[in-house]
Amino acid sequence: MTLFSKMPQIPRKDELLDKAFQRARKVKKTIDKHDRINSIREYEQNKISTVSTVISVTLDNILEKTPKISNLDPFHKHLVELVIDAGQFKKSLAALKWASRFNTDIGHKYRRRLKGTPLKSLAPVRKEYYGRVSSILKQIKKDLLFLEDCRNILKKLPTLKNLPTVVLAGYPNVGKSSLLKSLTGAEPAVQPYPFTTKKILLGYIDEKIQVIDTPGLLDRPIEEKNKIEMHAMLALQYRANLIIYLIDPTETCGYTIEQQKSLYENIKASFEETPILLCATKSDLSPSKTSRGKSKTKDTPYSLSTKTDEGIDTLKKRLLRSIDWKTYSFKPISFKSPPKRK
Ligand SMILES: Nc1nc2c(ncn2[C@@H]2O[C@H](COP(=O)(O)OP(=O)(O)OP(=O)(O)O)[C@@H](O)[C@H]2O)c(=O)[nH]1
Ligand SMILES: [Mg+2]
Repeated sequence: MTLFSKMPQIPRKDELLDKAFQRARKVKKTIDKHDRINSIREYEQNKISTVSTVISVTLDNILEKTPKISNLDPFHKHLVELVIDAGQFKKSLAALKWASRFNTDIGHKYRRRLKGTPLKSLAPVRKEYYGRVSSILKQIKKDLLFLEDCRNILKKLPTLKNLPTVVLAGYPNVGKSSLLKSLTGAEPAVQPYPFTTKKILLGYIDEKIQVIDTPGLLDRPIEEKNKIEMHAMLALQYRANLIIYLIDPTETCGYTIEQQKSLYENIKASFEETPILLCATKSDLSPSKTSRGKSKTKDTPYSLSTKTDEGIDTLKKRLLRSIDWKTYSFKPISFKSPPKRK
């Protein structure tokens, strides 16, 4: 179940009109021989009611089941604003509301009008109403299309659980998604090129810790970050109880240790309230020089490899052990001594 999974499919203008007119075609025609005009009038009124109801019920259902962006928590609100034009989304929903109300109003108006209409004009008046309804829907044609496009994007957004949360961050291609897979068993795409991960991915350690894999970040000011990088920044800003910063000392990721170290220092400074754990990836490729040797940051990184699983189990255990369940924060993690057995 995702945040927008209840948002109903948005019909195109013609689909909605066809649905309404088809339903109206099924209205039963029972003619009372003694009161022909009134029974035909009632028949035409029922057709108008049917069209009006189908349209308003469909539009109202969309309005009711679409979450209000302003009511979302800050993380999901910003995430939505990143992937769709939230201003236009609001305007299009307002247009649907207008159309629903206007449609109901003119439905009432035309049913009243039928009361004083002579027999031969009953069907033409009802047809005139059909024309009015078509023109209302024509005015929201683009809004319907836009909202359906948005729905297709929004229904794929992740819904985060309320659990202690670790955010994996680092340069592209350093092994973040591989670590998510090793820690949680999630199945993210892993490829030997940068920016494989384009959005936020989730995994869970023993259903106790939520792990967020993020797109790679480049070391540049926030104003210059692209939309893909901004997914990572939002996770760091709003959801990280602990940041695991991954550094690839083998530089097979395509970025130098210096670049990676500089981003590490920037992230530390930008999110100074959040504890940060420095991990050196791909220890299988250069076991001797991974952590202490080359990385040149004053913090000693913890070495691990998702190929040989070096360091993975210990990391998992330390994470589970360091949760403070009162605050969902993580106590400082140290790897100097082996984890105590219970
Ligand atoms: N030898 C070795 N290769 C690794 C290790 N971890 C990841 N890789 C490789 O590094 C490359 C990138 O791995 P990903 O897990 O996709 O890296 P990422 O940081 O998620 O990359 P983006 O999503 O593009 O930011 C892949 O070719 C992986 O197979 C490791 O521990 N050892
Ligand atoms: Mg990735």
